[in-house]
Amino acid sequence: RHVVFSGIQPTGVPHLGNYLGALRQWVKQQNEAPLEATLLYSIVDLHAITVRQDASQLRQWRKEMLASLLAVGLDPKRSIIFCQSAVAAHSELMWILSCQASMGYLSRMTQWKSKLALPENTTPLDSSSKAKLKLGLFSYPVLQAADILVHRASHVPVGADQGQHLEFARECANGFNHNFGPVLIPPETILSSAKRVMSLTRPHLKMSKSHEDPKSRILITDSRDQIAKKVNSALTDTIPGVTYDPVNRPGVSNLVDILFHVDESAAPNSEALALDLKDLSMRALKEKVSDAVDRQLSVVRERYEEAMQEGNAQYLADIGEDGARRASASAEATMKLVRDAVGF
Ligand code: AQP
Repeated sequence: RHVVFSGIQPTGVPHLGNYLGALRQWVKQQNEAPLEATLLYSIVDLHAITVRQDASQLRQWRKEMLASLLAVGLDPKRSIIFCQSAVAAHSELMWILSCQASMGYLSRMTQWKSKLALPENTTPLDSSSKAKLKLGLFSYPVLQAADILVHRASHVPVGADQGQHLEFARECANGFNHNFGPVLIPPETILSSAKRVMSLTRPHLKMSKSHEDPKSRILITDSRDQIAKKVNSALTDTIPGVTYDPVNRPGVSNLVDILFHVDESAAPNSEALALDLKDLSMRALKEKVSDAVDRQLSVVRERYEEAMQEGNAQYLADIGEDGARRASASAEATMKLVRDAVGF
């Protein structure tokens, strides 16, 4: 059984971190998985509402995400592309898993802990701020486990920040099987080599869609000019030359990492690439990074613009509907077994 599942939140146009850490891997899976493999890629809008969203903004972001997934090279004939909220079985399985999931395990999740304590997990929130935290944010990993397990996925390509959640999904599958018999499949994590692309302006944080500073991330739809402006304003340091030292030179090392991952054939790893570039000035390094990123993203940008043209609105809607239909069939096959095992 070879079933690939992964998801992305519709919380803005994807950035270079999403692309190198996840989306590029999704396309690779699509192109390299055996023909009999099923590939499911979800726009996880139920996850997106764990923080407050404006309805019309969310609708627009879902559309932009669908266009982005086509733009990076997903083929809707080969891959099932769908919105999570269109397949009710995700929520149904989540409830069943919630009745098994341990509060203790969930409260140890770093993503949850990072919302409890600011800035570096050292200053606990006061009790009134704690009371405002939402149940959905706490149980986010249970929904993520349901997303994967409801399709009995065998392979899940994600960025390194999701490793702990995948471990939890395996725990959910094993726990369910222990109680009800062998129905669910503990999935294998596929980590991309670009583990964590860091913010351009605050290179100790990961690049993120929702960070307030738009200069901190390169969007997959950015023009050549926008890419150059953002890379030029990336935070580096005044030490002459290029070295790879993520602890002492996080900004420079992030640029080297980006350059390496954009074209992994140019050097065996980031350390070796930095050695090749050791005499470059910061300006020259930034120019090299901008050029390489622009070269990688120019096709994506063109395909995105085309997909978002007014005349293609129906085409996008049809892809979403077809994806939801195929994903519902996949989920329903699992849910029959699950309901039966539970006693419904
Ligand atoms: N900086 C990153 N480097 C490598 N991989 C990354 N991913 C996210 N950021 C990086 C991977 O992208 C996939 C989709 O992520 P998501 O949208 O589900 O949520 P996220 O991880 O929370 O991503 P963002 O961009 O930071 O979104 P917001 O700001 O909305 O929370 C995942 O596989 C993730 O590992």
